[in-house]
Amino acid sequence: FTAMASEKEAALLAVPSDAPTIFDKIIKKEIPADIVYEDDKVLAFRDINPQAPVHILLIPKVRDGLTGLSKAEEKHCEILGQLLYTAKLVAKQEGLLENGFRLVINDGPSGCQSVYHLHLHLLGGRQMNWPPG
Ligand code: D5M
Repeated sequence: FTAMASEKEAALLAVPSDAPTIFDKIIKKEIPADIVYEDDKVLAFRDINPQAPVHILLIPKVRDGLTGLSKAEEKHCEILGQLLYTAKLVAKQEGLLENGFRLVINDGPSGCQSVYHLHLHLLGGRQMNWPPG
């Protein structure tokens, strides 16, 4: 498999569920991650399988039912806004504001989601293409 194909395989094999994910272990610092930003609500760390020179994941520290964006309710509006704004702060920290960057949220099997804890992908440092694959 290429890296991209294995990500797709992982997404198609992942069973959408409320079970704890690997991100809980990262939040609790039980496994290492390259953390680039942290506050009381949001954690950002480098993706283990980067698809661009900068590839960072931003997650809510408390999942609160947000296995994915498809589970969002009105009560989640504040954390959703916080995640977006934090993505801008991290993009600035990574030097991406001048040339631009991309945010991606994969949802469900067709969206290629493999970890069921809502996360924003922040990608930058190269020219992106459109449409995405
Ligand atoms: O994205 C899930 C992403 O999570 C995928 O790009 C790999 C990444 N990942 C998985 N495990 C880790 C660890 N341990 N550290 C850092 N990054 C990780 P999705 O949108 O669900 O396909």
